[in-house]
Amino acid sequence: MTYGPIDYSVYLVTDRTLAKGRSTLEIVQAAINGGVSIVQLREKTCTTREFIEEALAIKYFLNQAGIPMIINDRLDVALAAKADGVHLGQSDMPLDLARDLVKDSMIIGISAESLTDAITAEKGGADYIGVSPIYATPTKTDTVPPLGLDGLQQIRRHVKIPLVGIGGLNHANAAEVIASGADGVAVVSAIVTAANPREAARQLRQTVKDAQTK
Ligand code: TZP
Ligand code: MG
Repeated sequence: MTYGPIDYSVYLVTDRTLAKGRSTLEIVQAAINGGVSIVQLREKTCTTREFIEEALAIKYFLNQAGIPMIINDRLDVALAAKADGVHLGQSDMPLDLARDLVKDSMIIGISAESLTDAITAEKGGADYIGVSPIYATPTKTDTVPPLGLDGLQQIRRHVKIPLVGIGGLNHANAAEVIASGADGVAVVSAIVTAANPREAARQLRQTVKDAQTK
């Protein structure tokens, strides 16, 4: 990878359907101001063209703030918008094919739902792993049973690349996720549904920072 070290500590994953009428751009701007360190655009309901347009608009603000933009699922959208990276699940484009297409020009994150997934992703050259899900969450219900802190700790013992926990995380449980070996916490609803997304991001950032210095 040609990127410098990436700060995975507070990883916002967007969802326009949970934003209570606010645009994804608004949520991202507030989250940037609150201190998120990386943003993944996750759009399941819009057209490809809308997704690209949104990514281009949001990228402008993320670039200015020095925050990487990752695109969920869609390498075509990531390439078109010149995103910093793509995040692939176990049913998305295989890591080896994606890596062959982008070489070292893009961050590739992989969702791991088991220790085997995580080891395979590391061996295959993933830049980071999303450990999914840590806890059950209404935001995404087609998941494997929650891995919990035990599952996260087990993965941490076996892989060296950065780990980001996802699923049911918020400022109340972020510290235990960091203490279990995660480099960051990825959240959707904790920021996207918050009455004040900026404040939610700030609180999360503070909690993670405190946990990282323990
Ligand atoms: N992948 C695993 S759980 C999840 C995704 C995208 C959703 C997490 O949402 P929330 O609201 O932070 O629990
Ligand atoms: Mg996916």
